[in-house]
Amino acid sequence: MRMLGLTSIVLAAGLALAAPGHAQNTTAPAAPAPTTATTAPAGDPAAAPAAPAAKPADPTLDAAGKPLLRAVAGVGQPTYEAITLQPQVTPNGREAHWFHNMILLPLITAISLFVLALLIYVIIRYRRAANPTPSRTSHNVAIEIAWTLIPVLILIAIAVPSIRLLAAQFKPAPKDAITLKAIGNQWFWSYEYPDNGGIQLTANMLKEASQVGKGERYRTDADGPRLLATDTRVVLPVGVPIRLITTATDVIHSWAMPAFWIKLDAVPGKLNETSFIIEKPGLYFGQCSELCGARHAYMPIAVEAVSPEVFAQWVASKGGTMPSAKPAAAAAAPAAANEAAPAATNTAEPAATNETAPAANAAAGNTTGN
Ligand SMILES: [Cu+2]
Repeated sequence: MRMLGLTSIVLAAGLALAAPGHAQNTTAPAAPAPTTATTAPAGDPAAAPAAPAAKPADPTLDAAGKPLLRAVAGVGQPTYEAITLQPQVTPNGREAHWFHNMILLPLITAISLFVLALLIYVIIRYRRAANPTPSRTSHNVAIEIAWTLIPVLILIAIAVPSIRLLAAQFKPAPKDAITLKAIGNQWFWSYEYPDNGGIQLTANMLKEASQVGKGERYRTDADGPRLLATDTRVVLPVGVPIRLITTATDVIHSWAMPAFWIKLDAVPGKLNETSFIIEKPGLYFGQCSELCGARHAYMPIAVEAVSPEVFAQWVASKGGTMPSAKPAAAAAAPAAANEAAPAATNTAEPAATNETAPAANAAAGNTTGN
């Protein structure tokens, strides 16, 4: 009895001492928001190694977690009742716009008017009343050569800039390009930045105020137009070559961004690639452009193009790295770099990804909560 009593007292004391510590361990990591990571490790040695130095704030968001860059009418989005292409902000887009405005449209208009004029002339001049005995001409060598040769010359004149543009659109990105991998899902886009420590994003369409529950985030005009605004924007640097890789998890989608002159199918089990350079900072909107199911119309794309410096800050805020910041790893295996790169990516990146993903999700949750 006496021994038992003593043991139970010791046990009780042990439990009493351990309980607050244990409680601290369980509540501490959950309570602080990821942005205030510095407060977490204060009295908790166990949490210290898990929480690295505080990540810099996301330069694209304000203190409340709302995007700083507002959508601007007429830039990177459709304009009501407009009939021409959106203003282009990539070299290929500018060339395509020029090709369309300066060559194709004038040519199509001239040919259509010429044919219409010929038809009207024939209808009036050779109607039965004006021309009772029709000509029996069956051959005219000069005219036959002309109507064969002139269309051929026109087609050649179109083919030269056309093939040049086609080739430019599939020119492989240079080595220093930033890679954006866009993955189509029914029905949202997810993104990876394999060159930047495997940052992962998920972008869903923002619903209208009338469609959301209390406290849920909804679209405002600052986010972008209806059906085009997303809860998470793709951030890309201006003036830097971007390598776009698309794929899909379920059915065929298409990553289309009119202001970039980009429309690239995202096919399950396949990687499609193209490259582009964004020339102007701004907010640009696109949509999935392959009929992919019931909610095909509700998987928009929003790209925020920022200066390379802001992009580097954004990458750091997501826990990623800039390719130039890790030359040691790349220099370690110079000979086998090309061979080893895919393997290294496969093994090393999920670890980094796992670490950043919950933080990003938590941040997104915060944004939604606010
Ligand atoms: Cu789709």
